[in-house]
Amino acid sequence: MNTPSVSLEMAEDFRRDGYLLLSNAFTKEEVATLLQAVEEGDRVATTSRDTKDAEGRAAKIAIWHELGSDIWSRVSTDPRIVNNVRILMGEDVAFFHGKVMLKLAGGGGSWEWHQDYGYWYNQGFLYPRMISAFISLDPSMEKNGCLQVLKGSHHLGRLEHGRVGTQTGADAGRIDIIENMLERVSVEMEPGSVLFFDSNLLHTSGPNNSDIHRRSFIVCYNAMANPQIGEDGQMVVRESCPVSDFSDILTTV
Ligand SMILES: O=C(O)CCC(=O)C(=O)O
Repeated sequence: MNTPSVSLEMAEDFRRDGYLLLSNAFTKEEVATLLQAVEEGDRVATTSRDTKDAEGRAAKIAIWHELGSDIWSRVSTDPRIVNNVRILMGEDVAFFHGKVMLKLAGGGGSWEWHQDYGYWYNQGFLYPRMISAFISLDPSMEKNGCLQVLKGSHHLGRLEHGRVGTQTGADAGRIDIIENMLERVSVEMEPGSVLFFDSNLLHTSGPNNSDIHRRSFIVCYNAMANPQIGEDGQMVVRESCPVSDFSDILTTV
């Protein structure tokens, strides 16, 4: 199995910049199998919904909060993802959620500037010790709405967030100022590459007006030592994310 791992130097880059790109983590065959699961599998079909950006365009998302035995759970527990997440965070993590983002060709909607912790704070997480791993399933380019980040913006801490369309967006006045101070990076990615990013990193993505889909699978993790207080006021109990070998997946799907 191809198991590219994060070096100490890469972990330092991640701490400085708030994100890290790991190229070619998954093979062409693995990506093709994941795309088949997007198009034909139950998980995406049964959980997908539209979110509307500020212009009312739909960005589709299929999201779930539990691991199972399907292909998505296998990727979420794959060492190329979860063990690299442990290296980057310097601590043990639990699975939080997985989501397939379907920014479809010919008009898939934008994602407004936000920090993931802008959403997750309101779900009761006490610390921003959380991370996302964005696995590109199609070529992700400026023309089909790749992710854009403000380098180093995770050092700002959590900003105020409010409603933008049906999404949650960061304080627009503050973004105008910050955008002029920090480098904006368009993260173009080959299928099978993974972008790890900090939960306080400001990110956005434009619409997809091209004829190439921009689909991705994003897995999010929470530090085991980061309490989440549920709506009932009790601490949510989570287990350390298991690790499983994804290498036989091509023969089991
Ligand atoms: O898929 C995208 O373009 C945006 C994803 C995103 O903003 C997120 O997962 O928080």
